[in-house]
Amino acid sequence: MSEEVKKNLSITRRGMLGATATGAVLASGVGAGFLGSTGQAQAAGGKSTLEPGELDEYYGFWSSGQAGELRILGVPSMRELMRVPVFNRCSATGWGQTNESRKIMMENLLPETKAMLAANGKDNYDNGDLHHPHMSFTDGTYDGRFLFMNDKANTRVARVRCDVMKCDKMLEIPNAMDIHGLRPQKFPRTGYIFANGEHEAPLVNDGKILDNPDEYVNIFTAIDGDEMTVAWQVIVSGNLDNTDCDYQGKYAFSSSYNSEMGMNLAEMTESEMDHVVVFNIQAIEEAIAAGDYQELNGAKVVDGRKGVVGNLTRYIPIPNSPHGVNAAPDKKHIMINGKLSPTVSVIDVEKVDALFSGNADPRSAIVAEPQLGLGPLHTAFDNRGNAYTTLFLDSQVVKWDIAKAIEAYDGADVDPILDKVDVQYQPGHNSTSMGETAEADGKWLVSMNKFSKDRFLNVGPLKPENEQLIDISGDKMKVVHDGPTFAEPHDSIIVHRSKVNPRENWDRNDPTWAEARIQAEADGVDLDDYQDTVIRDGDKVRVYMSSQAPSFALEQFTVKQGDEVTVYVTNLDDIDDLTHGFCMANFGVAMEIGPQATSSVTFVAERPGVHWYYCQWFCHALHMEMRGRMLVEPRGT
Ligand code: RUQ
Ligand code: CUA
Repeated sequence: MSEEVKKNLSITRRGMLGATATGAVLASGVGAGFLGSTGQAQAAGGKSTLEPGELDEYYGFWSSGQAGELRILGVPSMRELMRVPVFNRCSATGWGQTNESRKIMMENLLPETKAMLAANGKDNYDNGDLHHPHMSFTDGTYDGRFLFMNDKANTRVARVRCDVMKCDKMLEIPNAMDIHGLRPQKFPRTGYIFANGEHEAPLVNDGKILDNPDEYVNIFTAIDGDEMTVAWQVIVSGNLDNTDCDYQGKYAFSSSYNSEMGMNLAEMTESEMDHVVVFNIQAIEEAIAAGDYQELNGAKVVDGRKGVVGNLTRYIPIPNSPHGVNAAPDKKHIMINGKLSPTVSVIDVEKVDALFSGNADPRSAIVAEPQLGLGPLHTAFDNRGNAYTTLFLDSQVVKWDIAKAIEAYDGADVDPILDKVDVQYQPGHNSTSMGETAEADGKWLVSMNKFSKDRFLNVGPLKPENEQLIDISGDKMKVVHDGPTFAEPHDSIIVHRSKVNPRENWDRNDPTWAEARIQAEADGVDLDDYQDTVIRDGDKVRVYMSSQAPSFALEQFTVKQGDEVTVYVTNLDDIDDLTHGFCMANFGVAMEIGPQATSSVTFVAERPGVHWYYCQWFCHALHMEMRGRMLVEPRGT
C-alpha cells in the first residue's frame, strides 16, 4: 500500500468517526422533512412506508453472510418476509435434519470432505458464509426461475427454486478454495454460474505441497445452472475476488486483490497495480471440446494463467486491490471498484475483443477511471446512465455520470460526480431496483452498511448491521429508511414483483420427496391419501402419518429402544398458509410440513418411555391438541 493511500485511510477513519454525531442529526432532519400528511415517510420515488395490508413493489433477496441463509425482504418497506435456510441449520423448518434437506446438502460433498467430517463426528457441514445471491437470467433480465448463491466458508454453491423458495441443489466445488464472487450468465440465459475461488492453494491439495506459495493457484469455475454440475474450471494467476459477466454472453470478469500471490498483508498489497481477469467463454468452451484440458476430481480444468499462450484469458491491470465487479445496464460497461484506489475502472466490453484478436494493450479496454472517494467497493445503476458507488472509508454513496467519466478520461474538463450522500456507516455492497439487469428502473438503492454504531438501541457488544434505503429517483439521493440486520448481509438484489411468482401450496408430485415416494410405494402406502401405517423392517421402523388440522392420523405408535425410526408426515391440508410441524420432544427432532408437502426425519429411539410428538406450527384453534405419543419399549422386553 502506498504511503499516500495509508495516510488517506487513517485521516478518513478519524474524520468519519468525528462526524458521526453530526451525521445522525442531519439524517433525522432529512427524515422529518419527508413526513407527509399521513405521517408516512414520503419520498419522490414513491412511498417507502406502506400502509398495513399494502404489498411491496419489489422482492429483495438478501444474503446473510455467516448466518448462512437467504432472506427475502419487501422493498421499499424493508420488511423481512422470509428466511430460506441454505448453508445453515434451521430449528423451525428442520433444514439440515429432514431426510429431504440432508440429501440436498450431502449428495455432492467430495469424498475427502466426508472423511474429514466423519473424523469430527459429523456427516455434514453446519455453517456457511453466504455472500452473493443472484437470480437466473434470460435475455439480460431476471426470469424468476432460480436464485444462486455462494458459500465462502465451505466452497459450495447452492440453488433456490423461486416457485417454492426452497433450496433444491447444493454443490461442493472441487479444486477451488472458498467460493466468493458469484454471478449467473446474463445472455442468452443462465446457463453458467460463474464462481471465484478466493484463496490460493496447491491444485492437488493433498499435503504434498505445503509452504510453497509459488506452486499455489486459484480456480475460476463455471457451473451448469440447470444441472448444477461443474462445467469447467480455469487456473488463473493471482487470486479471485468478485466477478460479473457481460450482456453478450462472451466474457466474464473477475477482480484480483492479490495478483502478488502474497501470503501476508504486506505482500498482498505490495504492487501498485493488480488486475482483472477476462475469461473468453467461447474460447474456453472450444478448448474443452477439443479435449485440451486436464481432468481433476471430476472437473475439466484448463490453464488460463498469465504467460500461457492462447485465447482463454486476458489480464487487465487495475490499481491496487480492486473489489466489486458490476456490469452496467447499458450492456457496454463493466465497473471495477478500486477499494484501496479511490477510482472505479470502466471497461468497455466492445474494446475487449481486440485484447483477444490482436495484441492490443490490455489497458486499452479501460475507457474511464474516475476518482470518486475513498474505499470504492461496489457499484449499482439506474436507467439514466448513472452509477452509484459505495465508499467504504468515506461512509458515503457517490452518484456519478458514466458518460461524463468517459469524457473526462478523454481529457474533457467535466466532473462526473453528481451527488454524494452520507450513509451510516461504511457501506459494502449496494443494489438498485432491477439494477443488475437491462431493466434497471432507477427508483431505489439499498446501501448495505457494515456498521450501525449509534443508529439503534444498544444490544450489547455485537451490533446489527444497518441497511439504508435511498430514494434515487430525483437529482439528489435521499436516505429514507434505516434497517437493522443480523450477521451479515453482503449482497442483495431488488427484483420487481412481476418477475417472481411463487406457488401457494406444494404440488403433490414435487421431486423434493421423490425418495419418500419410492419407499412408500415399496411399503404399499399411498403417500397422497390418508396414512396411519407403521412398517417394521428389522430394527428399522417406518411411520407414515398424514396430518390434517387439527390432528395427526396416528395418535400413537410403538417402537423398541434402539430402533431406527423414520417418520414421514404428509400434510393433506390444501388451504393456503396451513403449515403443520412435527416435533418429537426430547429427541431433538423437528420439521416443517407445508400444505400438500411430505417431509421425513430419521432418528434412533434410544430413550425408553412415553414421548410426545406435537405440531409445532400454530395451525388451528385445536393446535395444542394436535399431538400424539411414541411409546418406546425398553431394550430386552
Ligand atoms: S463482497 S461487501 Cu462478498 Cu464486497 Cu462482501
Ligand atoms: Cu398442525 Cu399446529
